[in-house]
Amino acid sequence: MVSNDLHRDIEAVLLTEEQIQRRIAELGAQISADYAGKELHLIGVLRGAVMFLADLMRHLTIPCSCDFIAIASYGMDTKSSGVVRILKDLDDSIQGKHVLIVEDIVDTGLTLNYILNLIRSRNPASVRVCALLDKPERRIVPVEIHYLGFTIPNRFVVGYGLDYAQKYRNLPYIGILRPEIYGGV
Ligand code: PRP
Ligand code: 7HP
Repeated sequence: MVSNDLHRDIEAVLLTEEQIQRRIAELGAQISADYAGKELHLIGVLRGAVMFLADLMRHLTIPCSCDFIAIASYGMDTKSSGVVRILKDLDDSIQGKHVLIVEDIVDTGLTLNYILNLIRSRNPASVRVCALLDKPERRIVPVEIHYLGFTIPNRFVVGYGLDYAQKYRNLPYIGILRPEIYGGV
């Protein structure tokens, strides 16, 4: 059962608020340098990437805009089948734009693979991916991550946008959730 004290449900802090913010500043500087002289269109994948996108954007020194997409799994089997559907499409056209997809975590890669195919079909000038976390042990579909915050072990993590049953997104750090909370091992 999820208790009211969110911190008590955390087995260990994997990444502190300071570590996260320092790395995001580095990513922002790198992205700003790589896109110097260009405009960048950020696409955040709802809902987990909201905090990461908001913090990353504040470290970009180039002109940029943002939009959001939300997708959901089809049926029971989606996480293994890779079949997903769009819950909220982009508001703006991306034709001719330099697009940066912003994700909180790449796990199996199925979500990102679907979004990349969708975005590429809409004729942007370029597409790259920026992900805060990568859990490579779980990968099913290979996906290229151009800008990565941290590689993490195969543990279920929450905080800084990441949830379990829609909770814990508001934790300022990323922590390993106690397995007894979600019935894992
Ligand atoms: C999470 C996360 C990624 C996706 C990664 O989203 O935000 O979008 O899973 O998993 P994958 O690489 O195995 O596809 P989720 O569907 O939990 O929605 P949320 O962002 O609203 O939490
Ligand atoms: C999705 C997801 N959401 C929260 N924590 C994790 O470790 C996750 N992996 N994939």
